[in-house]
Amino acid sequence: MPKQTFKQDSFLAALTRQWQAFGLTAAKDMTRHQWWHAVSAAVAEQLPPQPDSGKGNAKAKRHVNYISMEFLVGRLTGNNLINLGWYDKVAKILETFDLNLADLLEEEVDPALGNGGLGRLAACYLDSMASVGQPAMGYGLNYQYGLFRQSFVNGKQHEAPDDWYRAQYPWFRHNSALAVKVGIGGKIVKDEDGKSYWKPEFSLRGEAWDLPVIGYRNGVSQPLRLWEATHVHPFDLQKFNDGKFLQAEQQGIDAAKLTKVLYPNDNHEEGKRLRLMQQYFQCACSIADILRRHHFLGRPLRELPDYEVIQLNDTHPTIAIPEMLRILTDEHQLDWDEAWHITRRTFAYTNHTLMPEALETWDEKLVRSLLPRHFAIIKQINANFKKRVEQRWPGDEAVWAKLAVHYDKRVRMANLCVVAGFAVNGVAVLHSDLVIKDLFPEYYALWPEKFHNVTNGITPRRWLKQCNPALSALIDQTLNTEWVTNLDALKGLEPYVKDKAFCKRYRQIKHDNKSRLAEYVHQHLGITLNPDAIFDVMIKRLHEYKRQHLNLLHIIYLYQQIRANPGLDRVPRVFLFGAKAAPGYYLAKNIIFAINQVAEKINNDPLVADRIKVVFIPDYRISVAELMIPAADVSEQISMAGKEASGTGNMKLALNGALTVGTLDGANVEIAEQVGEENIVIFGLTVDEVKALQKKGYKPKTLLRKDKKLKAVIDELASGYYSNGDKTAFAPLLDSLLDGGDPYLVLADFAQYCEAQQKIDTLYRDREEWTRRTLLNTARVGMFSSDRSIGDYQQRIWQATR
Ligand code: GL9
Repeated sequence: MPKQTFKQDSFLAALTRQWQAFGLTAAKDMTRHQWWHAVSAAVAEQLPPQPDSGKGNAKAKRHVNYISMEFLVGRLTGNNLINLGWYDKVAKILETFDLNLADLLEEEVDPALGNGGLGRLAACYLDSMASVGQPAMGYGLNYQYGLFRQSFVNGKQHEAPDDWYRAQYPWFRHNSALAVKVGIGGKIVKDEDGKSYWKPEFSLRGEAWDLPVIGYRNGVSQPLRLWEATHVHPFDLQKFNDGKFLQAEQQGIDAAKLTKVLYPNDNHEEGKRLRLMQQYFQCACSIADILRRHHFLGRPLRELPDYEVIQLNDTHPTIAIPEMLRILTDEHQLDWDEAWHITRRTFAYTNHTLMPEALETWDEKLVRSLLPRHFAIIKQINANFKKRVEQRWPGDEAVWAKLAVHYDKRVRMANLCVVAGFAVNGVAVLHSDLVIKDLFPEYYALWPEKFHNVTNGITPRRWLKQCNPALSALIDQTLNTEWVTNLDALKGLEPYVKDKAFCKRYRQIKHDNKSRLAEYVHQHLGITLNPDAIFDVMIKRLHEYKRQHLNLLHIIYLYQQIRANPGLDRVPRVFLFGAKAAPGYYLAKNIIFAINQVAEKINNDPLVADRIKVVFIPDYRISVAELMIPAADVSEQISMAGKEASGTGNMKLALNGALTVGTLDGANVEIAEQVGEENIVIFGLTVDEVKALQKKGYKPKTLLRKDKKLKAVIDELASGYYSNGDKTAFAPLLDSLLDGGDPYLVLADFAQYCEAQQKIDTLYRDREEWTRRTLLNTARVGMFSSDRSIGDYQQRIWQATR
């Protein structure tokens, strides 16, 4: 496709229409927010039409349908301008109005339609698919409220709704012709021919709202289609005529509720009715849309898998599988075998976690009451599969108890994905190994060919080019190649570790990025940071397995050292946190409270004299990440080995020149391989050591008795010293640490973690050596580009023979 050219005249004309629509008489009368809106809408108008038909796909290259409950896209205007190649042109035009484009971009409220890594990964993959020319659509939900806004009230997390004003969002295109009717509830009835069919109790309408996903300077724009639930009619006329007014309107109210809010959980499932309704609604709309396109192009149903692949982002959209079977059998009258043959070659599943509490299962009563026909289909799949298991493991009830799709009155979504899909993949080498060894060993024995690894990746467009313009410019000047679409080209920076002038500029850029973050912190929190200190960054959802509390214990340890020895020579360090805790996750919220209380104490202790600062930046989100990542010296990746499936923040931070302190978990393992062991600080128990310790019996209290430093830290936290004398303030946190049942073995890694941190302190003193190591991180993490991940998906999964 040709590169999209920017037409200044039409842009200015569109801008004029915008301020006129605001009822103003001149451009200069617009507020800053109106300017942001006007510029975005004017750019959106000039986008190439988005090919809805999927014509671009051919048998040689299947069209990808990426279904995900979450797309954490982040602000779009700046990113779209960069990908279009129009940023400088628009900035120039705005200068004639005395406006700074970068300032205007700050007006955009982040579309926060995701919780964290899983949703952000989906957004990176859409960017890469558009950029590498993989025809694709994203399918998700158009939530009225994204992930909650976080503030701290007396150190405690407070949640507020995140109204992102979707109705006014300038990047949406509404396509009313694509609306879909979705049934829910009801029962299975028989028609005159004795064939049973589903008679839903009521119907909803799914309306399609498209966001453009713009390829990097290649003229491609593909839709991310987000479904909004509305009522089929303003109200049920029949009921209205019967005088049952309120009841009639009720339908409309329920519909609007469905896509009102994103469930705020991380690695945790809530078996709620509304959640299952969301899942089904999304899948029904998306499957209908995929089949509509397929028919529109005149392609026979049985050839569906030749043209389309449906990638399930975790198990959340699994109900799409029985929905496909239902449509093929009930609406298109295919027999079961044919429908099954089509379905099982169409779906592929990505597993994002091994955490048992995140593996979805649904109560059969709930499934039956909301989706009676789908439940019958699931039972059919289960019965057929049982024969297969019986052949392989005759009479082995224990194996069946593990592998069944429907068992013990529950429907297990991950099992359904493996049984009904043609591919299963984990998201990092270590994780994919554990998927086979610990989660699905029997499935692997049945179908080894289904199992793959695709290590996660991040888009270099947003996570270097956009968020770190100074470093990007330096790389542009240094390498004469387009690294933005070929991140491996960063290897070309390696020789520059010997170039003093280059290293000085690289170091200066980091310093400037730190000053930029310090300014933000000063403005928003009133805390002054010293940009010469080590900026030590831990940004991710708050979860016990990620072990923000291990970081906290070390901070307290340092603080005690300084108090014991006021002349202690430590490089000043700023510990920065960004994290939201799920509103119902009590312990995670207690950890936030503890960090904030410790921060308060340390930041106000004159004895510390700026050697330690602790800052918890509230309302961590994509736009804040874009500020923190380029400013980081140290990247904290300290999850218990075996628990973080991959991580992607680890990749973003290394790319932007931070040194990782991390365990051998998730993608840290591959990062270590890439950057070399001297350029990363690895510590802590390995997966095997974790398993061995758990087998032997983990005894935190014994550790405490043996390690005086650790004991002093724990005692102080329990003493009321950080909580105005309240000795119970951190009881949930302390109980979890000291209980032998702590599944995340926090105290077991404490000693090694302190050593790792000491090593960072020592390394940082030699500024040139530090620069060398961080530069080698930037130069060597090219493989973590999501363009490479998409290439792997194409090769191993989407285009593989079927
Ligand atoms: C996650 C894993 O925990 C991460 O390790 C992984 O990098 C991402 C993307 O593959 O997926 N799975 C998961 O449920 N979340 C992840 O981040 N949680 C959220 O998205 C909140």
